[in-house]
Amino acid sequence: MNYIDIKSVLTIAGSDSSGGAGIQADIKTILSNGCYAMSAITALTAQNTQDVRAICETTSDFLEKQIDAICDDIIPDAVKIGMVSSESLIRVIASEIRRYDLKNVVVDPVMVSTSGCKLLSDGAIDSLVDDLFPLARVITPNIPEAELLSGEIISSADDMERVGHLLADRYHVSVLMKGGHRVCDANDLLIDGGMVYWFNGIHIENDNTHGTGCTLSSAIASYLAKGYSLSESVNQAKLYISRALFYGINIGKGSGPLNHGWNVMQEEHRSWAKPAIRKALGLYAVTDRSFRKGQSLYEQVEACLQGNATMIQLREKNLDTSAFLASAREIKQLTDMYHVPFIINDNVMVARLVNADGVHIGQDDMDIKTARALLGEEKIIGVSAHNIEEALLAEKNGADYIGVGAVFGTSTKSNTIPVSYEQLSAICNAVTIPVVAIGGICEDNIEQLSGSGISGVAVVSGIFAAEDIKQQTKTMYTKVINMIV
Ligand code: 3NM
Repeated sequence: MNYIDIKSVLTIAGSDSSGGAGIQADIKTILSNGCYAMSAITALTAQNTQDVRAICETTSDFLEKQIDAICDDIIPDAVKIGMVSSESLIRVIASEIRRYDLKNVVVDPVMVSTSGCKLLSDGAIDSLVDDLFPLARVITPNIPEAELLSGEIISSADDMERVGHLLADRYHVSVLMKGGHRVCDANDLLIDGGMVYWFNGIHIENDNTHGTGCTLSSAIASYLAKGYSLSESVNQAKLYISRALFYGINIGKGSGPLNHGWNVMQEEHRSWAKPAIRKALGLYAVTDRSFRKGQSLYEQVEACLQGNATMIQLREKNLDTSAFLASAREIKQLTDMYHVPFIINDNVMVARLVNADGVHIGQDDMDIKTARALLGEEKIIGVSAHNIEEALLAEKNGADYIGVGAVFGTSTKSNTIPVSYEQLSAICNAVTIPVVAIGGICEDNIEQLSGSGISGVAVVSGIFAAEDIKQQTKTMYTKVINMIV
């Protein structure tokens, strides 16, 4: 039997009977992020999405027995510590961490309730900071908790940095201070070894936020267990939580849980290996909602998928981020259904959040290496180029395909640079990655590109301005497929 190698994460926290926070959120998070979850329970709660009805704290003796039983058998690769309400429990945890020399300890100092109520006695706070913080790889206070720990008021990004340094110095620990509570919403700050890292997120409209703190800290622990650096663990954990919010569910009558299993519910992960991209470029439909105002973009894209478009790019030039996100999410459902790659124009943050297959970036947009760092190796990055130099540089920097245009006159985009057939062929010869032609391509001129070495054509008006998008796509598809070897 060939067993799969897996890292383990221990969560020490309270049980949430309704499953959205505490131990239950941690276990779902740890599993979703590819680790094996174990738990030592500090308290049982009787709660749901509306209120906490009763709490039954574990005795310190029994907590110790749980951790001993685990660590005598399996030493966790990371530990997440959540709600621990009494001094004696905190002491037991600290002594167990020392005894088994546990590493990658993430402490979420659950001290203040959402309503602003202090949840720990002063003795328990002292024990938390004196006994537990020195053993932590990172602590993850939110703004009210950071205020309570520092005795300072935080009302700006500068305050977050100042207090972050203060806490890191005072407790000799790395600090992830979570934005929100009206300060730097969705932007979190990490102070690690004197370095400052900001993680800027997109604010997602979703009232179901029960368990976000637990989820973030256990996701960080999962990535630490897998050997990621702290800053990369935070980066991955934030991405996971953003998607769990974005692909939200609506369970319960109060502030409901996140969708911890968003990735389980999506189609099995597809990775478009490099040869597959070459094939997928064939007839690359690039959206423009201005042509057919009577029809929703969803209907237009569905029609072109029914007409055999091989790849879709969502190009939204006039939408704010939240409308762009909504549009991307809708179109992604379609591309998943039709099994074609889904590319976002320009906006790497949107691509990341909706788990698109990649982005297309222009010469003046984000640089390729930054996009690659944000998206990871498996995603597709397409880059616009107008000459051999730009194409070679894009290939060198890690582009997966090149978009070359404008090969014909176009009124869809202003200030395009004309590219001749000879230049197009020269670019195709110069690079090893696939090339797709763009600009003014329609049914009547598509065959003029034959023999240039392109792997496909990217078309906007030639598809989306047509009366019958499905039929038009079919016609163009047939011509492209016959032209491309
Ligand atoms: N990029 P249509 S031309 C998005 O030259 C885009 O890089 C171009 O639209 C470039 O198919 C273009 O309607 C617009 O001509 C293409």
